[in-house]
Order: sequence, then structure tokens, then C-alpha cells
Amino acid sequence: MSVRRALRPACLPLALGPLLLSTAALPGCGGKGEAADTSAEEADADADSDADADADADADGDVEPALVLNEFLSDSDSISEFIEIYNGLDSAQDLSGWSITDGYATGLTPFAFPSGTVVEAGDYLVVWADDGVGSEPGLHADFKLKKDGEIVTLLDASATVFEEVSVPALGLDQTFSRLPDGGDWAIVDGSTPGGPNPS
Ligand SMILES: [Ca+2]
Ligand SMILES: [Ca+2]
Ligand SMILES: [Ca+2]
Repeated sequence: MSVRRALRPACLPLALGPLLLSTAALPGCGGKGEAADTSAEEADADADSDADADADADADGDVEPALVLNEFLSDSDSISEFIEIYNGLDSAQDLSGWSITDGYATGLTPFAFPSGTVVEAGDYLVVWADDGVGSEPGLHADFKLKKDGEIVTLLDASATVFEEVSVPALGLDQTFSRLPDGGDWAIVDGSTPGGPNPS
């Protein structure tokens, strides 16, 4: 298959961009987790508070086309916590057998994407990090995200680390988002699951 050859490492130059807020932890590209993860989770209620914003990643010449982790929500009273993946490539990507975990460093079994999980070009895949209890349509991982921050690791179909992000502490309904899609990380008020991040 040519699918995997089409993928590019997502971590290379993006951590140094001007949009990265000084208060945001650098994404943990390439590193092992620096913090132990007990997977103990704070209690979280679910509801909705979506603040969609128009953005066009392709309009920003600084964004290199790639499949990337794109947005994290770890604390909300109105919507399930989630992880968003963005396919900035110009072809659909088959993520069958890929997996994601908040406990790579401790050997936790990752949550595996079901066979047939495909992200179309320019589209998003939302993985609800809700211990599998949320009602939103889509994938529901068997873990949640600590609002004090934790490390999320995306693995490809051969269980090789594809991207790892150290998500910083976030306030209520804040997200750790690439601005624009596929761009540099920043802490943002509001969430856009399955839709464009603010530009
Ligand atoms: Ca949480
Ligand atoms: Ca967790
Ligand atoms: Ca989004």
C-alpha cells in the first residue's frame, strides 16, 4: 500500500512557530512521556459549547501538509473531551489499526481505531476521550484527558509512534489547538471538534 508512504512526520518544524504561546508547553514531539500517567481521571460532565471558526489551512503557506493531531479538549461541562486528527494531505488516509493512548510511557494498551477508519483529504477524525460513555457520534476511546495535562501518543498500524503531543494544563472549555489546522500549537478558548480550528 502507498498509504503509509504518503504520510509525513508531523512533528518536525512546527514547534518553533511564532504562534506558540509562551504559556503553552511545547508539544512533546519525539520524546517519551516525561510524566507518569496513572490514568486516574477527574470527574467530568458532558454538554456542549462549540465555537466554530472559519479557517483555511491551505491559505497559510507556513503549514506543511501532513496528517496531524490537531486539537485536544480535556475539561468541559458541556461536551465530551476529545482528540481531533486533521488530514492536511491531498489524499484520503486509511487509519485502520492505528491507535491512540494517554499511557504510552506506562505501557497502557492503546485504543485501536476500527477497520475502515478513513480520514478524507482536508477532513477531521474526532476521537471522544470519554471512557466510552459519551453519546456523540464517532469513536469513543477508553480513556479521558487530565485537565492538568498529559501526553497523548498516536500510533500507526504497525504500532510505531507517529506523533506524540504533551498537552498542557487547560482551563474549562479551553483547547490545545494547532492554528490554523496543521499549524503551530496554542491554547484557545472554545473547541471545534470535527471542524476547522481558528486561523
Ligand atoms: Ca478531563
Ligand atoms: Ca488520561
Ligand atoms: Ca477543530
